[in-house]
Amino acid sequence: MSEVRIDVHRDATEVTQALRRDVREGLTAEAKWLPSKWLYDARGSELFDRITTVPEYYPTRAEREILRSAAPEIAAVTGMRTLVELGSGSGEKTRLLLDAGTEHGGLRRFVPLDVSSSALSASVDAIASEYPALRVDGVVADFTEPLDSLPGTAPRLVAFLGGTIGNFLPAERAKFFSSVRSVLGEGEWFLLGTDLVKDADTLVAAYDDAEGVTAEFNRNVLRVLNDRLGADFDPAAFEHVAHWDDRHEWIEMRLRALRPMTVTIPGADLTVRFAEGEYVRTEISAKFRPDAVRAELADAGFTLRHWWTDPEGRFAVSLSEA
Ligand code: AVJ
Repeated sequence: MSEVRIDVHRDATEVTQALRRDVREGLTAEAKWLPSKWLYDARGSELFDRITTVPEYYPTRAEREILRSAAPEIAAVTGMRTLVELGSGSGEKTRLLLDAGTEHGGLRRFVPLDVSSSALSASVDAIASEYPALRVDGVVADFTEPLDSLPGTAPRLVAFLGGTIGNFLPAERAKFFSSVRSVLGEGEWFLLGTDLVKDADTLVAAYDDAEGVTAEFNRNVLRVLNDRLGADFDPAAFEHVAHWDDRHEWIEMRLRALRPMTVTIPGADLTVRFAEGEYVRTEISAKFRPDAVRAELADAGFTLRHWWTDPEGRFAVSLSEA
């Protein structure tokens, strides 16, 4: 079995403190909101996995198709010795990159980074036993915070897949790209998955599937607040809304209060009132145009070298050089 290590940058108390701060800020704002990262406890991650299998949610399948054909070229072009994956890190897409990297010969080390230590240790164990020649170093950290440094021998490839970049507001996105660039040396690589702008019907359906899995995923953030902060939300009293914002070109997930409510959140020392029909924004998922991706990466000091899309042109994976 390969060498395995997990480096903990954040323990459970720090995570709860961060949640408490976010809840106090977001739920006392004029227009209520919660950061989307809090959707992903164990149950939320499971619900997201189910979302990736509903017929309407195309991004996961489209990106997998791209990587299935592009992974060998990615390994050859980058000559990566270390693969750093921001978020998840045990899925089929990761394996496509690991297979290409190890078959090509250069890949020695895999560094999955995730906020969830349970998700991380599961993926670290699975990958380590399947790839005995790889050194696997998990890092528990929040990639929405600036990265300080990343382990591994150059050239490293930092992969940020799934279209999760769309969950950042434009200003956060710029900071994030610069942060990734600042931990890489010249000649190292950044692989980015971006969902593309398309017709509103397709987009709204992807975030409001007929089976209601996305609706349960969205309401799960209230269960997270109940579990971690002792709140008394009734998730059934909130309706799932997926709204396409034409001006910003992003999907906004919201929870809409079906009746007036007063909710207590002891762990955040907070009582929150909801009017009937009031919204809480729980996620934005921005969709991209090719020129904007290239320009934003260039602003952060990256040069876009390759751009792949699925045959239907729904999703793009780009490879940029630091
Ligand atoms: C996992 C962040 C890429 O924004 O499409 C899926 C999350 N939200 N359905 C996305 C999500 C609603 C997803 N990401």
